[in-house]
Amino acid sequence: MSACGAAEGNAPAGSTGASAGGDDGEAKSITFIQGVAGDNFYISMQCAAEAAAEAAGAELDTQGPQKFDPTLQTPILTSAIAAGPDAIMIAPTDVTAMQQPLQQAADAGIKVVLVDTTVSDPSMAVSQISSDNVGGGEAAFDAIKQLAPDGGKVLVIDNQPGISTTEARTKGFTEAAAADGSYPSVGVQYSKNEPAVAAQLVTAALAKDPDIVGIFATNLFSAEGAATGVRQAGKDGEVKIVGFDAGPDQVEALEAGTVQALIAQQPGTIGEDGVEQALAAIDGEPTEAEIQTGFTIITADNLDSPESQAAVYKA
Ligand code: T6T
Repeated sequence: MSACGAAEGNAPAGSTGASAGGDDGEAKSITFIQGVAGDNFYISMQCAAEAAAEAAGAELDTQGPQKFDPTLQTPILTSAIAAGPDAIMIAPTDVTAMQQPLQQAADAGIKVVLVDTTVSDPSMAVSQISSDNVGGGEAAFDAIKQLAPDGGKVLVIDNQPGISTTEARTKGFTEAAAADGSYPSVGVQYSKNEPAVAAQLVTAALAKDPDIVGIFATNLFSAEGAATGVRQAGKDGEVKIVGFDAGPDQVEALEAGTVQALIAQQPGTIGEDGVEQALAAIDGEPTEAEIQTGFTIITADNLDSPESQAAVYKA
């Protein structure tokens, strides 16, 4: 069943979908492959993409690996290529490992749209749509600066190397911190998208450097774990956490005061734009090579504003 409550299509087992194309076999078909299943960011993207496809009379089905891992995403992509949709909209899980499988999709005549993440050479794609991730990392540093104005050590909890989005966020944050000079970095550590690993890394880092003043967690699961780690170290509120993404759990952490700022992306807009670009490519119309979407910075002070509420991801 779709996470979004949208109309169900003829989706294969293990996938969810929206279909509005009728049964004449002529509806345009798009397969959306998430970076990982069960992630509120990709669920929000899926729901908006399903609605956009349905409005356009196209079919969209969604699939995703159980972990953010190219060895799990590749077989999903390979079987999608075999099924032969008109377009594949995908968040590739690694800049290198997903290169060749994506090329195979394009070589098979399937229009490829990259959403959120990208690969080293995205020339096989008709369009790519993502947040301003470097800018988001810089905004995260500004938020830490406001929360800890006297300066001090900062830590980055990243997902894993090879992911275009989180690497760009880390770059934006690290370069802004280095340029400022008052926030020495104790380094970048990798959670492998596991909250438990992120929690452990944060607890160990705080034991080693008890004077850390701020932590930037580059995505939803890293932020979830960082909040747990700070809580376990008994430093709730004392060590400031700025996390990328705004799922319901992150908002709860913000309300509880464990996390001080969230950088919410616009996964719905990315999904809608992805469908629009895919449909244009299928119709042989021009596409936009790159589309950049914005973000909203949510804090406890502005959480109740309509803008912040609209930016919270779907459960
Ligand atoms: O932050 C998003 C996404 O932009 C990133 O590429 C991977 O992690 C998330 O899905 C959040 O978990």
